[in-house]
Amino acid sequence: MARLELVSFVLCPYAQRAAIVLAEKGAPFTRTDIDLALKPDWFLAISPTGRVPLLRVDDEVLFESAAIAEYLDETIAPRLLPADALQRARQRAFVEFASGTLADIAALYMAPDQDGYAAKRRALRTRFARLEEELDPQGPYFAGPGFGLVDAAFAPAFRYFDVIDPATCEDSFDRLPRIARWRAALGARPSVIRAVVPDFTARLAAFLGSRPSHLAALIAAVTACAAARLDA
Ligand SMILES: N[C@@H](CCC(=O)N[C@@H](CS)C(=O)NCC(=O)O)C(=O)O
Repeated sequence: MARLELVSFVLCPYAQRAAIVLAEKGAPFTRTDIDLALKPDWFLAISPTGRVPLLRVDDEVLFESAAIAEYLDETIAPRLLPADALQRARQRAFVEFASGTLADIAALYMAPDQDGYAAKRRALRTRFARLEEELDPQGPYFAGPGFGLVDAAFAPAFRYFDVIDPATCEDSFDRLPRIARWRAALGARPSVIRAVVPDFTARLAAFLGSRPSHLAALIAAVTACAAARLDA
């Protein structure tokens, strides 16, 4: 079997996709986390886009999370994409939809003021409402009982709401019961749990709280409120 090394950044949702697929396959791999603010020369030398994840396969380098996931799916059992060509194409399209969702989430957490934040929140809600209709009604995963590449692509996106919803006192999945069930199933999946460091949520909160953004102000207010309660 080829030697596999995942080059990633500790908070990167795209790198998590690759880690999840590797875990679903039970494939041994090493993981090298880099600092994106201080990219090492060896990384810049092998990364065509300067982005993570990369997957080193012996002496070859793969980039782009969707390509990495499909390579792993084609070379290591069990298959996560369906055998039927039409369903396979549909799932590839929803992996792309998951990337669009991550872009919407980034726009939300970067929004500088309340109006911008509200607009991004509405855009995300529209996306989630559409996704709700596309989910298998029985669940718990995107296409039914079996875990697939769309699940690996969305699981990292849902993690943001472990920080965002408590800070905003909102439930992003209110009246979206299929997504709520899907998110819970993904959150309990060992491959998803193991794709991040144990203190991931605290690190993500620190990252989101350090942006010059409306969300950061909300996180600061919640943190101050919790600290005041502890002092009382
Ligand atoms: N389309 C890429 C997106 C990867 C991506 O955006 N990675 C981010 C980290 S999550 C990155 O490396 N950004 C480079 C930078 O911040 O300079 C994929 O699916 O792999």
